[in-house]
Amino acid sequence: MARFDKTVCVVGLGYIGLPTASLLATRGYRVLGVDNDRRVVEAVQAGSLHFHEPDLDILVASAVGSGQLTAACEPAAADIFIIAVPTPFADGHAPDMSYVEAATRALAPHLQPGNLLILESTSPVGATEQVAGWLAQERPDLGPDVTRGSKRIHLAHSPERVLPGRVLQELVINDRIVGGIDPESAEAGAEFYRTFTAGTVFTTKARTAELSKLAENAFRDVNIAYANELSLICERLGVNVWELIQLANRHPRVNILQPGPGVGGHCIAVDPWFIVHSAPEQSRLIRTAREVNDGKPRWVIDQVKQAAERFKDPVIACLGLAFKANIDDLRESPALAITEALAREGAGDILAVEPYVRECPKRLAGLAKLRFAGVEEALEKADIVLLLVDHDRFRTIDRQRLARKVLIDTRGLFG
Ligand code: SAJ
Repeated sequence: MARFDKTVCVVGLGYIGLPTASLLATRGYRVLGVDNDRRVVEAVQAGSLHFHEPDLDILVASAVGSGQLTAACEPAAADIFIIAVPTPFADGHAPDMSYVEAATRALAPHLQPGNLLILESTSPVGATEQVAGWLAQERPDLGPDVTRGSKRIHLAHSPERVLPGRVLQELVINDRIVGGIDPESAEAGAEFYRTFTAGTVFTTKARTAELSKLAENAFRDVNIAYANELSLICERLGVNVWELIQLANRHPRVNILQPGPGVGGHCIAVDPWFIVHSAPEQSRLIRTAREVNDGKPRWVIDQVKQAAERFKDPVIACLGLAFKANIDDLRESPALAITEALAREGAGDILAVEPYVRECPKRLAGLAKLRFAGVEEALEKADIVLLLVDHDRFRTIDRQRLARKVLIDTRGLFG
């Protein structure tokens, strides 16, 4: 294996930072992973994981075991810095750049002329320029503009595009966009990614790279909104939406996505707002799609409550809490929100089932009339079965066991 005589400091050891740091370490870079949460740092130092992602445990253990990956709470000098911290939204759907700002200011004292700094966090348009501004404040010794002059650093945005559940494959095979604050920065970034990416690396301006990532996720959001809207129309008109979509998709140029209980995760439910926030008058379709998808959980809750009226003391099994199939990620999960609302609104006795999580999520713990249960118990006791996530584990459920129950299948798992 090629060994790279370079050090990389990855700030943020979450869903993107940790896989990236581990991959780089197993490709021969010396990597320091940085996180301000001491428990995360300790877990990584022990070669273990603080979240589930297929095969990542093996990669982390191997990276740490070889000594190529170490972890700490503070950054240190390196040749290449990667920022992979969250960018949630604040009030009014404005992007919250405080984590990126804190990461930038924390690594600034360690920067040396010639270093490459890459922002991987999903960011609003103009974020990379903002990073340059923070660096200039922290390091006036590098000149009034840290991306120019003899002491310059190279600064680029390269948005991560990996799909949770397939992170390790997609980190390597996906094409990559590197948007530089100037052409030299784009090229320096591209050269780095080409050392471990099998996909094609494209260079562009930082602003184009920023908007490209947001546009990709908004594209998916708009298309899921179309499917979700169809599900409402079908319910109204007495048509099976799953059959409808299957048939419509036989058209050579039609590919309708799948309706669900709403759109979750930290990306698709968030990123389109960054576009809406920066160009509100021009983003009518993107905003409406967000509203359609955000409205779907309430529609599901109302359907369940309506069904529950038929029973004296209804027992409702909520199958799945994660934001999508076969992962343990509960961030922005409509399944979790629906389950919580059903309990809070007194729809019945709720049995919350999530095979990917060992104990009752904090948000649900302590709610009256809600218990965390196994799938077998839930199926045995429920009057109403609400299928919220299409985990493989639920696909094997014997249909006979649902025969005398009310089934509300938000994912079309049972047709
Ligand atoms: N969903 C549907 N119907 C569908 C597809 C998805 O309801 O037909 C729902 C899922 O259940 C989930 C949500 O949408 O709640 C998002 O899931 P996803 O699988 O579409 O996407 P994420 O959030 O896991 O990952 C996305 C990906 N972006 C695109 O596919 C354009 C990934 O490539 C990005 O890297 C990631 O966002 C990110 O980090 O931004």
